[in-house]
This record gives sequence, structure tokens and C-alpha cells, in this order.
Amino acid sequence: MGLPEPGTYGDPQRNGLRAKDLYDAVVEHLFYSIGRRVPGADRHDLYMALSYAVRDRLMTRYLAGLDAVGTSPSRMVAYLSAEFLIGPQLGNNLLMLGIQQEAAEALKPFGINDIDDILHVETEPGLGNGGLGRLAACFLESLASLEIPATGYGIRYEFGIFDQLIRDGWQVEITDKWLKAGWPWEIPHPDQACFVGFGGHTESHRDQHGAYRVRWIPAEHAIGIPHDVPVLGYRVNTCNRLRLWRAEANDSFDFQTFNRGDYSGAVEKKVGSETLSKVLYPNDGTDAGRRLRLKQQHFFVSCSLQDMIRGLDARGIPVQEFPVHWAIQLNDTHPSIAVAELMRLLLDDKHLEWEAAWAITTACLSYTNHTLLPEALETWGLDLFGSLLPRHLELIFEINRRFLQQVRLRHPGNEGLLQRVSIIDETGGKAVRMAHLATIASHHVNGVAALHSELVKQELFPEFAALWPNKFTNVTNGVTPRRWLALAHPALDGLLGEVIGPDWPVRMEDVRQLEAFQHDAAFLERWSDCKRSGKQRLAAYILRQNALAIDPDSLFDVQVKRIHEYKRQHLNALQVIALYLRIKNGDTHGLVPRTVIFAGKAAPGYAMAKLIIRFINGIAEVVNADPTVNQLLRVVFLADYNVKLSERVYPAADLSEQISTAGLEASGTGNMKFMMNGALTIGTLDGANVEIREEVGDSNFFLFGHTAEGIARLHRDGYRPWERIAAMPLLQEVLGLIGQGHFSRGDRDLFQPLLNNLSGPDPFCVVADFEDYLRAQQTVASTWADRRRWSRMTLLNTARSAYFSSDRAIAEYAEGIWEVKPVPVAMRSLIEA
Ligand code: NBG
Repeated sequence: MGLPEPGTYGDPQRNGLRAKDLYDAVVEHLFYSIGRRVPGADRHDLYMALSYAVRDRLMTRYLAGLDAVGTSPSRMVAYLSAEFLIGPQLGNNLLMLGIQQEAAEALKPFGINDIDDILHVETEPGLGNGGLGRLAACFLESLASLEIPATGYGIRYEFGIFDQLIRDGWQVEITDKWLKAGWPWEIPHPDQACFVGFGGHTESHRDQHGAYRVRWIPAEHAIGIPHDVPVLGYRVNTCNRLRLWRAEANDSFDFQTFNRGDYSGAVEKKVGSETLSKVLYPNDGTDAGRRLRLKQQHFFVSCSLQDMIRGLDARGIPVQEFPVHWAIQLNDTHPSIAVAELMRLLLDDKHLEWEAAWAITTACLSYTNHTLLPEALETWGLDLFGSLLPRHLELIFEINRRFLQQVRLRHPGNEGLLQRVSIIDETGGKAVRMAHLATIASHHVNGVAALHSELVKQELFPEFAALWPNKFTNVTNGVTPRRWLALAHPALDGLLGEVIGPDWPVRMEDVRQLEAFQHDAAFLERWSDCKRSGKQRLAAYILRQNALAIDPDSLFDVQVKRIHEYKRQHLNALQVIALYLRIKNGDTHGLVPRTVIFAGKAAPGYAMAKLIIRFINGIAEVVNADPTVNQLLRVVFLADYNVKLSERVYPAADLSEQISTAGLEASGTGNMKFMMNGALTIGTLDGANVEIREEVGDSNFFLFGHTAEGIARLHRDGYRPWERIAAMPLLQEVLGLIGQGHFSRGDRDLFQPLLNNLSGPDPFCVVADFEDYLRAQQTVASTWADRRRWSRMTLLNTARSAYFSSDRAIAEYAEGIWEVKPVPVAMRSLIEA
């Protein structure tokens, strides 16, 4: 849908830009924006100046897009998300504009012969935890590339996800000061600030027509200042925006207090309000900072909704027409306070009647669920909620009362049902269930992979699914092939451009034509060379970072993602120990040289995940130092996994580890990036793995493990891992070695919590899947031994990955959920603009 004509991408004429122009622009920005002469400029200065020069080139499109809003025949998408993990911007924008060559040329006169030296200077904004935030970024990119008008709304956290250091094998968290050296990609708009209230009380009054109205008198206010980041589509003129709110104090300096001589008192309010957008919360499910987290959510949601309504007001559009202009997507429950806030704005500010306000709210909102894990499903205690958002609590009670009344009429006398669907959880201390609020108010609720969406209906919301069968749907996640292939893997980009055509990044379906080469030995050679270049690049990085030489010809077996027990990095680690034992015992028949690579952050409050990092590093220490082992096996833990690092990892992977306990990984998106880059997957039938296997064919996928149903049955039937271990001598040996302190410098206690967990409850069924995982890994090794076959399989993985492009996902949202259409921005209107 909405793709421009082939052959028009990357045409320098179209961009009207030559390397010389870009060079001049860099010199100007060095002088005027950075305050440096050319001879004194260092790499960071050049990075800043080039970024400003490139940003200038986005602005015509950006402004034309804003102008087009008033006349757009389509609804606009508002993508509300507490996280946007957008990654480095400069390289991506060069790719989008089609001026990578020109930029590389323009840098040469400054003595920069490899543009990567400048690109690597960029600090990425870590405004997300993992998959959920990165998905939001891929979606914004696809929206722009598909020419669909959209705004992403979120928070401009001053400190994003922590930077990770590894010290003595342990994770150490360092504050992420991504703004420290200046970040050239945002444009603040203080003139468009919004006020947001907190606390206080409500009171009733009568309006000018004598109607009963409620007014909220907040105890405090914060101001939200929008900071806009342009989001350009691939070789199109659509440039959407990501609007991030920064909190500022309403009354930042209290002169009366100051005059009384109390300086710190005078800025107290300022400090208090500004903590609102200070820091991104790691998703560790602890109670730390819950109040602040709810405040953050309300803060950015309220600013965003006010911003949308203000836009309509400015154009003289009655608020009744809100749904004609906006489709609002709630990315997980974090923004679900939008239900109550939109109702409040419509009732209390715009003086609509309840039915009209509710009709508008429910016509605009849709909700994506991203997890079944109970600890990630947000609830707020009534006391906390009521003290912070008293008016919203009243509205939620009323929404709930009306909803339960409907349910009562349909299912008289079913008290149990009422308790289960109520927005208020009364089973423990009373709490607001945000997922219920979002579900009740949304016209569509979707899961993020076929299996997950089924489980949402069957396990999470069976009652809601029975009430509204048509509300529930699936949109399998996707990732952008621009960043994850074209940008991350230049060699493969070149090859695809040559055989598929230059437009392949927006025509992923065409990549299927690669299948024609699956038996072409010469082509497969070239195909493997691309992978080899990715592996050499990563090997060089590992040598620099970890001071460890790895063999680019070994099998790169990779697991990169947040560290979590359900993702089962420890299952992988146990398998590595089993390999180690075999090598030590001289049983090397059928083994192939492997480099097992891990990366990922653990939430700071999640002790077991941090112990798993220590465990992996303990294994690495022993394995890599042992000359009798390290020819066949090496283990690497890469510190500080983020978007930038992941762009190095995916192109280098031979094997993609997707080994979560079935039923627990909602989708996964790393699995898709690996597949696009031609890695083969070893995985369980979980999340989008199921669909990956369907697309690529079961003979090109290494399947193992219990199914979601099988896992449920295990738990139902009374799962006793210790009995299983008793029947598995190899696993006993592995666990025994760990218990003796072999991987902890003789410390027998260090990994005891992990061992107790595995032999005790083993909630993630590591033990139950252990033997089958080893079997599948053996198949991996024997397949690897036949390199021609392996290459063919990797070719087929890339060839069949089109379904996992975020363009496909966004096209499904656009048609099935948002009812929005592409609005191409013509070149002519750009020139006039
Ligand atoms: C995550 C899931 C992943 C999924 C991403 C994006 C949360 C709450 N959920 O499986 O764990 O790929 O969302 O949908 O972060």
C-alpha cells in the first residue's frame, strides 16, 4: 500500500543534494551552531554538524507534513507509548534520504575516510527497556515509510535505560546520560506546553445551562514541554514526528520563599515536578517508585490528549469530530489512563454528556497487549490512585458501574463473573486493573503474535472474549527491514540491491525471489561471504571490548535479549556446560567449533536475572581459559546491549536462540531480525517462533521443547523437576559441577539459588526441556557440518521473512484497526512549502 513508484528511490536529483552542498552545510554548522573552525573540529563536532545539516534536509518534509494535517483526508494515528527505543538517528536518516554516499564523500575533506567513525560517536537515546519500546520505533518508521500520518507520543526521559558494565562477572548499572553531549535530533516547542494536574479534590457545580458538572481542583501542576523528533519514511516525503514530553515545574521559582532566605525551598517545587521525566523505569515488577510511575503515565497521556484536542480547536473542528481525526493506539497498559483522561477532558472541560463522551472515547481507542506475565499487568491500589487522580477514580467507578450493569443484564445472577471482569480487583487490597479499563474502552484489543492472541482470549480475558468476540484480534509484530537489514548489514544490502532491485527495502515480498538461487553454488558462496563480513566485524568488536579472539569460521550461536528466567538464558548456559563436559571427556565426535554469544540487561531489582549474568560470565571464564576446550568452544558475554550493539550482532549470527518457555514470550522481535539476516532459529513453539517456522518451513527450523499446552499440562499434573533430574545423569553431572564451585572460583554457594530453583520449583521448565534442547543442538551441529546445506537454509530464511516486516504489521493495523489511509506528500507541495 502507498508505496511510491519503483526506481525513484535514492535518486540524488530528487533530493537535490550533492556531496559538495553537504560539505558546505557541515562547515556552516561547525561555525554557526557548534562554534568551531574546521581545523579545531573533533569527531563529535563533526557528528553534530553533519547531524544538523541532515536535519535541515528533513525540515521541508517535516513542515509539509504538519501543513498537510489540516487537509488530510485520513485519520491521523496517535501511537501512545511509555517507551520508544529509537536507536541512533544519523545513519538511519542518511539511509532514509538516500544520501549515505554523499555524506561519506562530504566527510573526506575533514580527514574522515570511514563514515562509521562519525556514526559511532552518536549516543543513542535509551528510552525503552526492550522489545516493546523497539517495536514502537519500528512502527513509527513503517508508518512514515507507508506515508500514513502519525504522531508517536511519549516521555523524554532525561535518563534512559541504564548503561551496563560487567565487573567481576556481575552487572553494574550506570546512569544513562544520553543528553550530556547534546542531542541534535529534537526540536523543543515551549510555546506548545501543556498543564497537567495531580492530587487535590473534586467538587460539583452547575454550568451556565444549569447542568450538574464536576470540577477537579488539583493540588499541584506540572508543565509538559514537547520535544519533537522527526521520523522520516524511506525515500518518501512523509516525515512524521515523535513528540516527547519533558516535565517542568509550573512555578519553578518561589520568590517569596527565596526572599525569606530559603534557597533550596525556593526550587523544591521545580525539582519535584522535573523528576516526572527524569528516569525510565526498568521493568522489574518491584514496587519501587510506583507512585512516580503512575504520575509519569498520566503526565504524558494528559499532555498528548490535550495536544490532540488543541489541534482540533485551532482548526475550528468541534470536539465531537475527534474520532474522525484521531485513532489512538495504547501500546500496552502504560498509557491506559487515557480512557479516564479523555473522558475527563470531554466531560469536565468540553461539557459533553456521558453518552457522547463515551462514544467518542470508545471510537478512538484501541489497545495492544504485550504480555501474559501477571507481574507485568498493571494494577494500582485504590489509595494510591485516588490520592493522585481523584477525578479519574470517580470516572473509572462510573465506567465500571455502567459496564457491570450491562454484564448483569446479559448474565443475571453471575456474581463470580462480575468479580472477574470488574475494573476493580477486590480479591486482595482493592486495586484498579488497567488492562480491564483498556479492554472495556477499546474498539479492538490485539495480541502481538498468533499464539499470544489466542492465549489472550483463552487465558487472560476469556470473559471479555465471550462478551465481545469481535473485539479481539491479532497483529503479529514486525520489524523494519531498513534499519535491521539495509543499515545493519551493508554487504547483504548490496547483494539484495543487485539481485532483487534497489527498492527491496520497501518490497520485502520481492525478496522471496532469492529462492531461485538456492541451488546456485556460486551465489551461495557470495551469500556466505556476506555473513562472513558480518562475523568478522563482530569478531573485531569482541576483540576490542572483551579482549577475546574468536574464530569467524566457528558457528556463532547467539542469544541477545533482556535477561529473564522465562527467556531461559540459563537453559542455554547449561547446554554450554554439557558441551564443555563432553569436550573435557574427549567425546568430541559430531561437535563443531562454536562461539556462544550472550548479551542483555537484567532489571536492577531482579536478583535471579543478575545471577544468571554472573553464571554466564563464570562459564566464559573457565571455558575460554582452557586450551583443551577453547578450540571447540568459546563463550562471550557482550556488555551493554542496546540498539547500536544489536546492529552489529544480527548480521553476524548463524544461530538464533529463541528458547523461552512456551506460552510466555508474547512474540519476540529479535527472532525476526535474526531471520531476516539469515540466521537459523533453534526455538520452542512460542510467540512469533510459531509463525517463523510456518513461513520458513519446518525443515529449516530447529524445533524442540514442550508446547504451551504441554507446559500447562506439566504444571497441572504436578511438575516434579527433581524426579526428572534423578533420571538424567548428564544434567546431574552439569548441576554437580556448578554446585562444586567449578564456575565460581571454588565458591560453592554462589549459584546455589539457581540450583535450588532448578531442582525445586523450576517454574520455567528448564529441566523438562533440557534433553530435547540438547538433541536439537546436536542437529544444529550436524547441519552446520554440511555448509552448502546450511547456506541454503539461511538463504531461505531471508527469502521468506517478508511477513515479519513492520510494513506488513502496520498495513494490518491501518486497515483492520485504525481505518487510516496513506496520504502521499507530493514533491510540488514540498517545493511550495
Ligand atoms: C514484550 C514481549 C515481547 C514482544 C514485545 C513487543 C513487554 C511487556 N512485552 O515478546 O515480552 O515481542 O513486547 O510486542 O515488554
